[in-house]
Amino acid sequence: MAAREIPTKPYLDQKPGTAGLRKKVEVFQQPHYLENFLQSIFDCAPELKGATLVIGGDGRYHNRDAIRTAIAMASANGVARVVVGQGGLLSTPAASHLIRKLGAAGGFLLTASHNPAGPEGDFGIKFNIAGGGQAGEGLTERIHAHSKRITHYRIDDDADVDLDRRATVQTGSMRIDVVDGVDDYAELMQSLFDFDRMRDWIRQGHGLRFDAMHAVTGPYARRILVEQLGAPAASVLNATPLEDFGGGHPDPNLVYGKHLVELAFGAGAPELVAASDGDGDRNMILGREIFVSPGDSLAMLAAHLPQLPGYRDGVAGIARSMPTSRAADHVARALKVPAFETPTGWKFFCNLLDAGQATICGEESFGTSSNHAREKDGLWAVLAWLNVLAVTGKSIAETARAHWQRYGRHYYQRHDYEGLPGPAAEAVMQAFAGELANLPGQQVGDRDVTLADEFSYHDRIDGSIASNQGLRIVCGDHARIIMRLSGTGTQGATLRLYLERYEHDASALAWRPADALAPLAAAADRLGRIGELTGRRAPTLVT
Ligand code: VG1
Ligand code: CO
Repeated sequence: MAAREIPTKPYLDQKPGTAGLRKKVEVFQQPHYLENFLQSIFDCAPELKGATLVIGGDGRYHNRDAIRTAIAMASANGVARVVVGQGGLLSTPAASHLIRKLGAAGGFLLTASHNPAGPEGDFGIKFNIAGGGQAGEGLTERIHAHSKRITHYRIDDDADVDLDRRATVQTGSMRIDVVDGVDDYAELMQSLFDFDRMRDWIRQGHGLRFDAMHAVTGPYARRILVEQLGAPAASVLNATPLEDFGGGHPDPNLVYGKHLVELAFGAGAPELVAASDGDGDRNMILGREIFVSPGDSLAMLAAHLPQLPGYRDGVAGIARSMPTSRAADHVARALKVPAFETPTGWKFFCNLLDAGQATICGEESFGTSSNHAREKDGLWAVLAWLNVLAVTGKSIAETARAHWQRYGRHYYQRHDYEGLPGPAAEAVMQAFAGELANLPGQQVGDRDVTLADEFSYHDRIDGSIASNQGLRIVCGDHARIIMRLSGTGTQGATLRLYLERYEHDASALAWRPADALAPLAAAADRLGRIGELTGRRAPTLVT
């Protein structure tokens, strides 16, 4: 048809990070920038030819333009069918599910997650493969290498569609389905959870509040929580997706979700207060006067999972990223199932999920999900908690206290030093790394260091090895200090410091995390010379 070959010159900065390629919008708006990257994907993933491709994004600025380009390029590259969410919207977990359900060869997920949106904000793209998970390290590296020598891309300007109207249209040899992005996802949730009991729990007057932060989860939450579970409409806050996310920062944590913390700790607080991020894969869980840390949430959900309909067969294994607190490992031990430790980034869970070795996975960065998808899933975690509350009749605080009494408590914090000059961040990593060899046998924060190394991961399923995955100091079961550089930022470098301390004595279960972790924070600062090398007296973000 009208497919054209356009000559282009490579950009040399198209290296994806922890979760896809993320850059400032203005970078993506450079001539041929997006086209180059997409063509690199088409060239490195020939299985897309003649197959189905899912496309959708978190609704941020530039989403629609990018989707139209992607559709026009899909047609020119021989894709047989494109399935795109109405309005260009698909949450990350919904897109993952759609790829799986349709047997698609892959998907383009247009998102920079929780990073601010708008003309001055960020944009991003992830390529997910058949099965619904993010492209692995090998393919990602091939795409990046290809982008550095690309000379042409293919585009078919006739392949266009009205994104706002659900319909099937044929353009040339490609079929385009514009579908409701919520339908399939909502159906999946109904197959996993006990909607009747959840409805009863809400009808009994238990309150809940979910903040969609003007990002992609609004329509999902409205459909499931309000229309299907009968929660009052006011239960879903900021439910309309906006191109600039309302000027906000849809990163559900103690800082950007401070208003939710105040709600949960205030008078007349709802039973469950929750939020998700820009693309719907993160979650924050609060109960009356309690914040559930992501590591605890993973552990507590894992412990209750067999009580939920979709998981009656039990838990095959529990996986967490290395910096995530080891609370879930204790549950795995009690359930007599394996506990897996992977590098940061959801893609590392996918082989375990595909192999049926893990049922639930989690990251400290407010990510939790199960084998129902190959991405983390914010709303899934909220519904899982809702189902647990409805089944047990306990409050979140009671659930947490009972959990800590049985398993002990992992105090946990992440300290982020954002927007550092690259060399300063590298210097801290080097200083910290330089100390590691001497540490075993010495004490850190009153505890004996049992291991100090750089984490690398051997994937037993595909045999791959991922090295350089963070520096860690381990004091047996008692404590850990971990340091790594972020792979999702778009400005300068972000140093992440993760602190974990485990206590199981009944008298040590109700401390303030900041107090419990202060000695470890001081030790980390001393070992990495953070203050001295960055000039920062404190982290920019503590979650
Ligand atoms: C961060 C988190 C990581 C998460 C990733 C993508 O990566 O630490 O746990 O998987 O973001 O999440 P990094 O490299 O910046 O630490 V999302 O919701 O931003 O797609
Ligand atoms: Co996200």
